[in-house]
Amino acid sequence: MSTLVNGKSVHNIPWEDKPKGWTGPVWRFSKNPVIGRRPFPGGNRVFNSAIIPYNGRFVGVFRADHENGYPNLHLGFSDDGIHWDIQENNITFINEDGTPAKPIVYGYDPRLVEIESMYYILWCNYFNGPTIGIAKTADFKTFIQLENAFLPFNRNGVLFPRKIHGNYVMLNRPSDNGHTPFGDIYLSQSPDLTYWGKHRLVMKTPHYWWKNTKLGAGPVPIETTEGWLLIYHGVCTTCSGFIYSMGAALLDLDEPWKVLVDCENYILTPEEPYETTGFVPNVIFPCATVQDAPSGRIAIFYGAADTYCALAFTQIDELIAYIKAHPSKQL
Ligand code: BMA
Repeated sequence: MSTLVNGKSVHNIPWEDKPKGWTGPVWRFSKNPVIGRRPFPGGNRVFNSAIIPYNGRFVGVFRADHENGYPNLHLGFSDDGIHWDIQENNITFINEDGTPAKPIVYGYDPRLVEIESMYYILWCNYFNGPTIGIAKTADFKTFIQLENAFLPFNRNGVLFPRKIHGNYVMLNRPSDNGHTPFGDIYLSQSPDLTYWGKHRLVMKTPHYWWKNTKLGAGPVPIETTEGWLLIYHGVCTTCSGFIYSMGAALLDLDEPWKVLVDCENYILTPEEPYETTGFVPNVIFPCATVQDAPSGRIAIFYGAADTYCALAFTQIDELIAYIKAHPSKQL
């Protein structure tokens, strides 16, 4: 039996049982999308966003694309993880010395993680092109921006929820300045969240057609007795563009750059109208999960078609059994 390690109880986790007749290990919320178009004035499209449980409620850092075309980061709160109150003004940061930080030019695809009672936001930050921005907050009122983690270009920075061998550990994906037509997942380590090194290659694009263009880490990896559960996006190229599906793998607990098993099947692929139709059709982009340790329930929060936020569900035992039953094979 697979168990969540260090998992907390989240009694109000969003949840729906698997619908009758659905055979996959991950199923959608029947009331998707949970965030529709224009959820607040000026926030034209809200998608690819991160949520975590916080003080008995949920807090989220949302990617909102504004009417000037640039995305920025907005804070939101919710009692149930489904109905969200998102702030109209984007998050502003201070520097570590307390002075106001330069406003960010753009910020997108945030991830949110708690490590040792501090909350960290990672996002794609403009630095003469995209790289990984990092900020910390203890209370979701004051946000301290740290140094960018890497040189451009990099995306999909995802911190593990605890230090490993004394270091912060971040998955990331070196890229280019455009709609990157390549991408493997790497891992970088840091003693202080400023200096990054000990880089390791984690996952290369495999031959499987649904993910042979690029891969990117999704939600914060989930620690289980079977390894770190990594949910990621896998991308293929068709004659009409990229298609983003959701995949899953298990990484070694001690040396998380080692893939124990990568599932050969996607666990969710664009099918519903809110995934196949929108600003960018056929995109499923998971950025966060919420898990309840006693029940093994996992809620997956994902962006749909670069337009909406949606929820899907799985059960830890079922998903890990599925991954193990469908391992990627070498050609
Ligand atoms: C990636 C990022 C994501 C987006 C995806 C599909 O390069 O920009 O934010 O969801 O493309 O458009």
